[in-house]
Amino acid sequence: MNSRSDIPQQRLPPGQQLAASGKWPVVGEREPLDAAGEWTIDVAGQVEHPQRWSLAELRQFEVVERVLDIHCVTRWSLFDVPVRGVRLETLLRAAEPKSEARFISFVAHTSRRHSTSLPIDDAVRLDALVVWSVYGQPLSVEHGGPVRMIVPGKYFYKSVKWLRAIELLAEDRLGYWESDAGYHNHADPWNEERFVAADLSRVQIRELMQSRDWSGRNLRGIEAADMDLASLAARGAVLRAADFRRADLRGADFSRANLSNSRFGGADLRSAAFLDADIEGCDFAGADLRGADLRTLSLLGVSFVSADTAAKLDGTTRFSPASLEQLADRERQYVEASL
Ligand SMILES: Nc1nc2c(c(=O)[nH]1)N[C@H]1C(S)=C(S)[C@@H](COP(=O)(O)O)O[C@H]1N2
Ligand SMILES: [Mo]
Repeated sequence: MNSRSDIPQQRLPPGQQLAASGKWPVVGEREPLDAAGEWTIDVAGQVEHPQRWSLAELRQFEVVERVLDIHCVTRWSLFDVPVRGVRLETLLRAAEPKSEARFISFVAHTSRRHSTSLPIDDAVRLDALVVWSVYGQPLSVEHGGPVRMIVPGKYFYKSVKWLRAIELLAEDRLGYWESDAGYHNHADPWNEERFVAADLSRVQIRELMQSRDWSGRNLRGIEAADMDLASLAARGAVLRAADFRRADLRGADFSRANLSNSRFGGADLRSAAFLDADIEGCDFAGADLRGADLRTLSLLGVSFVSADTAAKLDGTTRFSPASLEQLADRERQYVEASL
């Protein structure tokens, strides 16, 4: 892993930052349904020759090694991750997709049967891999061991952990994050295809701006830049990828809200509460966070500094000390120096 400041910017997709050096974050599910017994991988659906392989059989295919970059939608990236596995294309050759197969769904062996999908052409063009070894070690359980997908060139949510089945489909079937959480189905980090916004009418938006009670509502992607929202009540609201740039949010209550990837650049957040909120990937550069409460939450992918501005923090801004270790190096240094 790499945390130099002379990294060529064109290698880092827009809005991403390198994860704190030496740390590969765990995101989403943390374990498979049960890892006891023999692990198998099926290739099913629109194929001429359905398959079921054990891990030992999987290793009989041509094994490849790659060094890849990983980009998570919550804004952290890792460079130069060495992986070992089998190319998806090799496995598809054995199963022979039928001519009607156009999409491919990767299904995890977990309690929620987590899955994600791609057009087959994309998966093959990007040279998706079935991976069991990373950094020269067997893949650890929380990172998807014994075996996971890695789809280079897409946000990391297209890379399923604990791969159990590869299904070839004639029609697309949205994955877990793509259907419920509003993650973008195309997931191209170079185009910042992170989330799709909830469908709100202008009337609904006007009504929301007036009531200032957003508690528990699903308003992901809401555009509230420059709005006067002082004392906003947004406990438990789903506000992923919201735009709050320069908004007046003094005293707002975002406790337990999901704000991942929201933009707060230049916002007035004095005395705002974020207790137990999800703020992963949020941008606070230039925001005023004096008196704000940012305790008991994860700071993965959060930024307080940009090229030209920085958040206002002081001794009244509250953090849980342990969470500061999740920040990228430059961010942590800035925060620690400001408190
Ligand atoms: N089965 C399963 N696979 C998953 C997820 C999940 O919750 N369950 N989360 C996805 C997301 S959002 C990311 S960023 C990566 C995280 O992988 P990591 O925990 O190894 O960093 O796994 C992806 N694959
Ligand atoms: Mo993710």
